[in-house]
Amino acid sequence: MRASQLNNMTERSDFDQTLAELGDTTPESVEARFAELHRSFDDRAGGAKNDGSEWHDLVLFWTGRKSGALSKITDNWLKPAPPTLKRAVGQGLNRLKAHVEAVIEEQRERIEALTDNPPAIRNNFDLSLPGIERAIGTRHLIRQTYEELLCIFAAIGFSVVEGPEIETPYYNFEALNIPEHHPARDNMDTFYIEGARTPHLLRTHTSPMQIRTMEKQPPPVRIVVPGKVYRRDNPDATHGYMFHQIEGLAVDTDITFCDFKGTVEYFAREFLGPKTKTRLRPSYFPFTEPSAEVDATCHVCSGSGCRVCKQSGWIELFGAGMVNPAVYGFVKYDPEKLSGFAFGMGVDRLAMMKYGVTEVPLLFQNDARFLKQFP
Ligand code: 2NL
Repeated sequence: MRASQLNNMTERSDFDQTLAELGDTTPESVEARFAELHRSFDDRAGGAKNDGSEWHDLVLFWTGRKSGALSKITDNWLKPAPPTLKRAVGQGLNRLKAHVEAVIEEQRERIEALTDNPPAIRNNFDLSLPGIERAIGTRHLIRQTYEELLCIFAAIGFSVVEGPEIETPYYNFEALNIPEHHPARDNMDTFYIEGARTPHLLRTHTSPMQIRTMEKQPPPVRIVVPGKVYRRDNPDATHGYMFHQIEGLAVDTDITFCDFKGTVEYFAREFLGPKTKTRLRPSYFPFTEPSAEVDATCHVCSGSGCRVCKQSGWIELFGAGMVNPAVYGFVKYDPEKLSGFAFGMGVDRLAMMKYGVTEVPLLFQNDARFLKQFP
């Protein structure tokens, strides 16, 4: 049944006339007219098919905002009704309206439960219209670099381990052979958590997780630990108070300086290209002995000197070294039988260097004009 047919059957013209025009002059005749409407609505509603097609017409015919029956009754019957009929019309309309709405709602639920169609089809939406296109984000340059770096180590058997950013001084310092009065433990360099019952701090490197891993599992250990680390510093173009780090640790019964050097060379070639050469410069860390800074030939000029490597031909990659035997004592590893190497790299630094980013704040401002350059 279409809306036009429905219209004919429910005396469409009645709703367009006033009650006076229809000859209703007493509350009784008004009541009788509403009772008749109730009945004719119930007949139609009961006959509407379950698939919702006729039901839609029914809803439109009765509750359509402008030319639905209920709106027309309000405009043409109620508003111009004489004072003697106002009450009867008002009551009749209210009852009819409540009844119509209740039945329609009930049927809507029944039809929705019965059909397999999704709501879009039930509601006659045009599914051929183009959808709303949402811009899909990309991984941030730091995240991309993390994945690049971790993949390089995963390929040679390193597992990824993560851990908390709030640590105890024991795991952040003591167990790494950084004693109480070492300058690295200065309040000036470390964020301590105020009001903690026992001392806690924001880790200054991800090494605490390497200590925790060695405490938990016997050698061999081959892990990389990514994560945010925190150091008190005056933010400028090259430093913030937080940076992203990856530390690596390999410990076994026969790991030598050659393994260390080979791993460093493999890493440099994977990260900067197969022609990359490396060199080690002596350095100092309390947790490695000997310690070294690892440099690589400049990926821009291949070593001949340019703006990126400040004419030196070399760029600094990361700090590393052979694990200081003192560290093994803290995790109950036997320093007589075990050896290993460790390294720590700044992800932000490496990302900036490789992708030519000149200012740290660019990495953290989330400016789309910057982010779009690294899709
Ligand atoms: C840097 C240098 C480094 C380590 C981190 C380490 C961890 C353990 C034992 C021995 Cl558990 N060493 N980590 C070693 C050498 C250097 O970081 O400049 N990082 C940003």
